[in-house]
Amino acid sequence: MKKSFSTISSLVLGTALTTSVASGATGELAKIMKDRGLSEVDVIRAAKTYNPTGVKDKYVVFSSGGQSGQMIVYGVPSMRILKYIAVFTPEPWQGYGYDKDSIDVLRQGNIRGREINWGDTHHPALSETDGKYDGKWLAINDKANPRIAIIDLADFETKQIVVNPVFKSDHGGAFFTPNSEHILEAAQYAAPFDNNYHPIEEYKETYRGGVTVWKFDPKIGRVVPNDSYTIEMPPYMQDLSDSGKGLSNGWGFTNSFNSEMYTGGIEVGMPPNEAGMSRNDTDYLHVYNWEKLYKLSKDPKNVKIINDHKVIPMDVAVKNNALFLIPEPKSPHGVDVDPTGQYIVVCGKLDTHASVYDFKKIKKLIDNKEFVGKDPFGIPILDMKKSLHGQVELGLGPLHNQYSPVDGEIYTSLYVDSQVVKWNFKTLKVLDKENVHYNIGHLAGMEGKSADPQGEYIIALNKLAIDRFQNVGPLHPQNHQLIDISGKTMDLLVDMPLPLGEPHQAVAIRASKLHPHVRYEMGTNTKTGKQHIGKTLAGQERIERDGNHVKVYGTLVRSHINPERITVNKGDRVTMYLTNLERAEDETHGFTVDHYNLHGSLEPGETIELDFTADIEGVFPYYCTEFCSALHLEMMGYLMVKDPNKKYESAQKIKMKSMTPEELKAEYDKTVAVNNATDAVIQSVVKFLKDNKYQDHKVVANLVTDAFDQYNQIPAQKKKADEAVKAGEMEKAILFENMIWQLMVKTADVGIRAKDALVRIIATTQSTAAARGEKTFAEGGCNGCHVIGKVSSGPDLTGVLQRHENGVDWVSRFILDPQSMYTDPYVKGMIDYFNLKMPNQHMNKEEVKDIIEYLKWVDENANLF
Ligand code: K7E
Ligand code: CUA
Repeated sequence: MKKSFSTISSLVLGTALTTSVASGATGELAKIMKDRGLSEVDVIRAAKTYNPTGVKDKYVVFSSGGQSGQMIVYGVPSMRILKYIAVFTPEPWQGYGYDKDSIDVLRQGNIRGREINWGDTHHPALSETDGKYDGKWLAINDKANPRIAIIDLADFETKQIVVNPVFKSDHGGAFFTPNSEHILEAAQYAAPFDNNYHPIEEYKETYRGGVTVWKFDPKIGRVVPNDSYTIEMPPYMQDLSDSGKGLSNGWGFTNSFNSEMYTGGIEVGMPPNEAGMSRNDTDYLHVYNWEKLYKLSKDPKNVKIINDHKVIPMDVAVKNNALFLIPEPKSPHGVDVDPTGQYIVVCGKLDTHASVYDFKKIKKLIDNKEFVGKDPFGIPILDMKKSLHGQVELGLGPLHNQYSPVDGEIYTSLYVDSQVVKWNFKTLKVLDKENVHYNIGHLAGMEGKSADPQGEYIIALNKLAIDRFQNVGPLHPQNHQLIDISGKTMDLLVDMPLPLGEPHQAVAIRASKLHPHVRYEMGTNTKTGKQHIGKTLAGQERIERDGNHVKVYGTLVRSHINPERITVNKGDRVTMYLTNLERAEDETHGFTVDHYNLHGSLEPGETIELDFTADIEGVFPYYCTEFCSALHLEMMGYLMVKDPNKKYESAQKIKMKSMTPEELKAEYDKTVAVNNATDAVIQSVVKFLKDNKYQDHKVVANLVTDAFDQYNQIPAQKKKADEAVKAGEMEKAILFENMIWQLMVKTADVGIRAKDALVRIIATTQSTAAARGEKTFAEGGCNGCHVIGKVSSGPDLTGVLQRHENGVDWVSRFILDPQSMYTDPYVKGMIDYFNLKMPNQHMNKEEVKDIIEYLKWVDENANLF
C-alpha cells in the first residue's frame, strides 16, 4: 500500500504534463524553474499555496504552541504565521504579563498560591453552535498544570484561565459540547483528588482519574466554575476525549491506558511503567452521559465537595446509568466522533487497527442493560464486539482522525509509518496513503472535527522534522505539512517550520467566520471588555498624588505621550493609566519605562494600567515601542526618581547664545508661511474629496475620518501659539506652530491616501492591457521620474499622447529608442530643463503597447489627477 516517492511523483507528474502550465512554461517561468531546479509539479504546488500581496487565506488555523504555553495562528493554504496568542506564558510584544490587567488574567492560573508562568498546551477547541464552528471563542488546555484558558476571537486575547481543582494533570481537553454549554477536560495521570500525600501503595484506593465538565456561558465567553463538576473515574490514565453530537449529543467519550493500574518502580527492581502499563490487550473507552450528570450535580446529595468543587462519585454515576466502559485495543490515543455523532473512531497506537464504534449499538446495549461484567470499581462493561461497527487494519501507530464532507471518508495519522491514511469508516476500506516527514501526531482537517467538515486540505502535525529545514542546531523546528485532499489521491504541497513548541493539535476554521474588530471603544479594559477605571481622554491628563501613591492619567497619540515628565520619590508606588487615543486601524503604541521591566501594548482605544514601585533612583526615559509615525522616536518622556533623603546640588548652567528678537520673529513668520502653504494643499485635497462624494465609499470615508482626527487638533494648538505671541513668548509660539505643522503633515499623509483610494474607485475601469501597462510603468522604473498628475524629476505624462503629432507612435518610439531622439528640438529642450535624459529601459513592444493603453486611461481620467 505504501507508495514510494517515485511512484507518487510520476503519478502526479503524469497529470501535470498534460496541463497547460507544464507545456506553457516558457520565457521567464522556464528560466526560474531551471535556475531553481523546480519541476512542473513543484510549480503547480507553489501556485496552490501562493498568496499574492494583499490576498488573504481561506482558512485560519489555531495551533497549540506546546511548551511555549501559547497558541499559533496561521493561514491556509499559504501557511503564513499571523500571530502568537499569549495564553499561559508572558508575552512581551502584547504586554501580556507586563501590564496589570493581563497579569491579573495570568495570575488566575496560580495553583495553590504559586505563580506558574508556562504551560504545556495540547488541544485547542473552537466554540460551536449545533456542532458547527461559530468563530466566537477558543479554548485550550495545559497538560502540565491542569488548566483551561478561554480566548476571545473578537480580539484574539486570553480572557480567562481556570485551574482544575482536583486533577494534577490533564490531557483530554479542551472539547466543547455541540452548543458550547460545556467544555470537557479529562485527567491524564491519576493522582489523589485532594492535596494530601497518599502512598503509592494505596494507588487503587486513593488515586483517581476523571472528567471535569466545565459549565461555559457562550454569551459572555466565560467558564462558570461553581456550576461545573467532575465525574470521578478509576485510576486508569484517561487520555483523549470527544464530545458526542447529533445522535450522541449529551454523551462524552474518553480513552484510557493503564487499566492495569500499574505503578512502576524501576528503582526497586520492578519493570518500568511502559511495560506494566501496556500489558493487557485492551483498555477502556469511558462512555458517560454528561448531560444527565450535570442535572444530578445540582443536588448536593449526589456530590462530594473536594477543594470547593463538586465531584460525582463513581457509584452515583453508575447507579444513575450514566457511566460505562467498553474495551478498546490497548493504549489507544485518539477518539473522534464523526460529523453525525453515530460513529466513534478509536485509534490503536500499539495496534495496527482503528476501531469504529457505533453509538446506536452502544445505546441499545445500555438500554437493555446488557453488560458483560463490571470493572473492580463496579462500572458496567459493554461487549466490545457488540459495540463495534468494525475494525480496519491501517498500518503502524494510528493516532488521530479527521473527517471530510464525503460520506464515510476519514483521515488518520500513522505515527510509526509516518503516513496519513485515507479510508472509509463505513465500508471499512483503505483508499490512499501519503508519506509525511516525520512521525505524525495529530492531523488537522478544515473544520474536520465539526459537524460540517470542509475537506480540501489536511495538515500533518509532525513530531520530527529531521532533515527538512536548514540546520539551526540540535533543537529542530516543528514541521507542519499541508496536504491537498481535493483529488482522488492526496498530494503533499508544502512544509512549514514552526519555531515555538510542540504543536500537538490544531483546529482550522473558515476565515469568513471570523470577525475580529480593529479598534476598541475609547478607554476599554480589553481583559474585562468594560470601561477601564483609568480611562483618560485628551485634556484630562494629570498626575495625582495620594501620600506615597502617585497616579498618572496619561494618553498616547501620534506622536506624543502626555505627560512627558513625571517626578516621583524613591519608594513611591506609581500607577500609570494610559489610553491610546487613536481611532486609526493598526495605530498601536507600545509603552515602557526603561529598567522597570514593564511593557504595555495599547491598541487603538485601549487603556492599560502599569503598577510598580519606583524603587531605584535615577532618570528613566519612557517611550513608545511601536514605530508608529515619522516622529515615533520623539514619542518619549522621562520618569525622574529622586531620593527624598538626599540633597542634590544643582549643576552650573552652561551659557548658550540665544536668538535675537528679530531672528525669532523671522523664524516664526517662516513657520507660519510654511503652515499656510501646507494648509492650502490640504484644502485642495479636501475639495477634491468633497466634490467626488468621498462619504459614499466606506474605505475612503474611514481614511478621511482618520485625517480629520489629526486636523481637528489644530485649532487648540493655534490658540496656544497665538497666546504665546501675545505674551511675547516667541520661542513657545514657534514650537506650537511646529506642532501644527506636524498635525498637518499627518493629515496630508492620510488625506492623500484617501484621495488615491477615491481616484481608484471613481476612475473608469482599466482594460487588462492598461492594468498591465500600469504595472510595467511602475516595475519598469518609469515612475521614478514621471509622477502622474505632477511635474517631478521628469514631465507630467498626463496628456502626453495629445502633446505630439501621432502621439502613440511618438511615445512608443521614444520609449523603445530614446537616444535616437535626443536631438529632436522638443526633447532637447526637456533635457536642458530637467537636466536628465530619458534612459532606455529596454522594454519590448508588448510592454510599450500596454503602457500606451495605460496612458490612454490616464488621459480619460485626467481631471482626477
Ligand atoms: Cu500530542 Cu493530542 Cu496531546 Cu496525540 S496529543 S500526538
Ligand atoms: Cu507611538 Cu511610536
